Order: sequence, then C-alpha cells, then structure tokens
Amino acid sequence: MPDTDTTGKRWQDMTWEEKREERFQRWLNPANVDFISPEAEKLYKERVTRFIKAIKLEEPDRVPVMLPVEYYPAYYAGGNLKKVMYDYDELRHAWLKFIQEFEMDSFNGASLVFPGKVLDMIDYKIQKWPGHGLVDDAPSQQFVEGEYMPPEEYDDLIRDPADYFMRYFLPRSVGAFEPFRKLGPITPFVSIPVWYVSQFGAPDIQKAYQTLLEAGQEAMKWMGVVIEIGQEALNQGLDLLSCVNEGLTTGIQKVGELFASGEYFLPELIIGAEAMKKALAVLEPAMVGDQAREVVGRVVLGTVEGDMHEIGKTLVGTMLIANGFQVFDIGVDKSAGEFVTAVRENNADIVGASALLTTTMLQQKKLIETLKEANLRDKVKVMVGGAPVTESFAAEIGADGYAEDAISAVDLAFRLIDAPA
Ligand code: B12
Repeated sequence: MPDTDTTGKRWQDMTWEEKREERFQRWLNPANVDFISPEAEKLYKERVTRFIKAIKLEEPDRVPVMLPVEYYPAYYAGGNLKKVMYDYDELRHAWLKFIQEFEMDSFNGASLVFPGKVLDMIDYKIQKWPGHGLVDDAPSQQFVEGEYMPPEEYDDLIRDPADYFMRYFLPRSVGAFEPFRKLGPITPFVSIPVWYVSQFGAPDIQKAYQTLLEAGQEAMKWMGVVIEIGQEALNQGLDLLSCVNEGLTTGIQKVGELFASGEYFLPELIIGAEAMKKALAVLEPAMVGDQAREVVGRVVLGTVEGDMHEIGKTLVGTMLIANGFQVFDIGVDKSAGEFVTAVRENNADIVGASALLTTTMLQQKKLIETLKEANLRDKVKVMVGGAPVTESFAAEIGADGYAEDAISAVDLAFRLIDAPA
C-alpha cells in the first residue's frame, strides 16, 4: 500500500475502517487498467461493488458468483490439462471460451496452468504433470514424495533464507539449479566482488544461467497469454441464463449420456444432480430478481407420480416466477389427484407437469384425464415437458402445449393465458 490514501492522509494514521475503505476505493478505481470499453468499466464497477457490499454485510444487487474452476476449462473445451500446459493457443482458446460461456463476477485467470515447456526446461522435480510422468489426461499435477528439507537444515534456512534457497533447496528440487550448489554464499561478501564473480565463469554455472534465460523467455510467452486472458475477463458481462443453459444444463446432459452408455453409474448421476442443484440454489435468487410485480398468472407445477426428477421442473418454476407468474410448486412424485387438488385450491390458470422417464410420461396423460373427471379441464391449461416428452406426444395426450426448456416454457405460459410476454 502507498504511504498516503487518496485524500492525502498517511497510511499509518488511518483507522482500520479508513484503511479498508481506501482498499475498496483502489479496487473500484484500479490503477493501470486500460478498460477495453466503457461497458467493461461499468461491468467491472458493478461486480466490485457487489463484492464490496457482500464483504460489508450489506445487501448486494445479487449474490456475487465466483467459480473455483481450476483446470475445468481445459476439459470443457474438449482438451485436457496436458494440451493447455503445452500449447498456449489451446490455453487461450479454452479459457476464453470458458469466460464467454460461464460469465462470472470474478475469475481466477489461467495462471494456475503452469507452462509445461518451462517446467521441462528447468527440470522441476517436486511434481509430475500430464506429459511429464503422468498420463496425458491426468486431471492435475501430482506431488513427488521426498524429503526436500531435512531437519538438520532448518537452522540454515532461518539464518539466511535466500542463501538456503539458492544453494540448497533449489539445486535439490530444480535440475537447472543443480550447479548452484557449488556457489559460495553471497551474504558474507564485502568489497570488490571479483572472487564471487569468477564463479560464474565455470561452464556448468554458465550452462545453468543459459537454461534459465531460455526458460525465462518461454515463461514470458506463457505470461503474455495469461495476461491476455485476464484482460479479456475484464470485458465480460453477466448473463446468468447462458450460464445455466450452456454450462450447467450441458454438463448434466453429458452426465446423462455417460450414464446411458454405462460409463457412469448411479453415484455419479447423483453427484452430478447434487452439484447442479447447489449451483442453481446460488443462481436462482439472482434469476428471480424483483418479485414485487403484478401476478400475470397462477401455475401449479410438479413432477408426475413415480418420478423423482426435480431439477428441470424447478428451473421452469424459477423462470416463470422471474417473469411474473405465481408458481405453486407441489414437488416430485405427485399423483394426478394431488395435481388436481392443487389446481383447485390455488385457482390455477395453468398446470405444468414434468416427466423425465419414459415410464412416467403416461402419468401426464392420466393427469389430463383426471382433470376432465374433476370438471376442471376447461378451466386450466395443461403444459407438459421433460426430456423424453415431445410436441407430438403432448398433442397426442391432449395437452395444450409442450416446451423443451425453461425459456420456451415461459413463452408457452404467456401464450396459454393469452398475455403478452
Ligand atoms: C439428474 C438425473 C437424475 C437425478 C435426479 C435428481 C433430482 N433431484 O432431480 C437422480 C440421480 C435422482 C436420477 C435418478 C434416476 N434416473 Co435420472 N437422470 C438425471 C439426468 C442426468 C439429468 C436430468 C436433469 O436434471 N436435467 C437438467 C434439466 C435442466 O433438464 P430437464 O430435466 O430435461 O428439464 C428441462 C426441460 O426438459 C424442460 N422441462 C422439464 N420439466 C418441464 C415441465 C414443463 C411443464 C415444461 C413446459 C418444461 C419442462 O425444461 C427444463 C429446463 O430447461 C437425466 C439425463 C437427461 N439427459 O435428462 C437422467 C435420466 C432422466 N435418468 C434416467 C434414469 C434411468 C434414472 C433412474 C431410473 C436411475 C436408477 N437406475 O435408479 C432414477 C429414477 C428415479 C425416479 N424414480 O425418478 C434416464 C431415463 C431413461 C428413460 N428413458 O426413461 C435418464 C435419461 C438417463 C439416461 N440417459 O439413462 N436421475
């Protein structure tokens, strides 16, 4: 931190509250950031304000979103960790794709994807990584067990940490530094440094420096890409729906495919569903927004009997609420009779039934028949959905409409009650 704050007060004279406020101000108005556009600057300030409010325990406009993604963007882009560690174009492509498709408030950048070439050049020994001791699609690096700092060296470390690292720790853990073992300690030297300098004439020390110079140049190439990615991150706006549709839903569909092909088993299916539910729980409050609006219609929503799938149904409900509908979510595994009771009790305009299993789709038909028997069919519109359900199936069972996702479900609901969207 500089000595004075933006108002000229000295840092050491400030209270902790003033120091905190000063940090917030610098965060909001960062030095040396050349925003790509006025829109980027506006988005940046909105995001930082969101975090500042959360830190101050005030109410932000919505929950700030940070995704601890680690190396996931590499896999999301169809590659793997080895590819992005060794190919900077691939790193740029994967991370930019991720930034664009999972728009967040904060982004860790790509600096945790260390450059494989640099690590190879310096012969880094403490870890293995994909392409260097691990298979190409290994999901992370692996620590190589070893005693890199024996107890008898602790005193040396405490006495002179820089000397210890230069002449003991680095030569042991990084091959390129190996010749530095022979160097004399720099701390005690005084006066004319000729003897000290002469050590650098030794061929192995010269070779070590040459390697470090070349590795440094390679690291600069990598850093250029990391900085470019970070810069691009500043230019992104937030669009939660594309985060849900392109991100979470695509992910869970992939889980479904892997389950269908026998590669995933039930535990993976459950873990995937739990992850999606947790992510949605974070995103939903922001998607719903200001609810204090006139109710455009009342919808009873549920998943049919025998079917426990709730994610799609809940998402449909969230989007309906966000668009001004009042939603009565009756839950999962609901019989036709329970739907009918809820329609009657809540004087619903629309009833929405979700089915995710081919075996439970027929419950949607049963619902329509039960509504007829209860003399409610003329009073309530029926919309159906869920992965196996189709437009033609909806028509065949006499539903009023079908929608393939949450957005089209909202359009459909507006059409069914004849209201402008
Ligand atoms: C997550 C999941 C689970 C989770 C559900 C957790 C939960 N709390 O919801 C768990 C692990 C519990 C589960 C269990 C089972 N599952 Co499951 N599951 C899935 C999976 C992977 C994703 C479903 C999902 O949430 N998708 C994400 C949401 C956003 O999409 P969605 O549900 O399609 O909803 C969207 C649209 O369809 C539409 N929509 C949905 N509902 C409605 C309603 C209306 C009115 C409208 C207009 C629109 C609409 O809008 C939504 C938002 O965009 C699917 C695979 C898939 N591709 O669908 C399998 C899948 C549905 N499951 C399957 C199976 C077989 C099972 C089990 C039988 C497994 C078992 N051996 O026990 C059990 C059944 C339990 C039961 N009785 O219901 C099969 C079904 C096969 C079939 N042909 O019937 C699938 C297709 C996987 C597969 N490929 O084999 N499952």
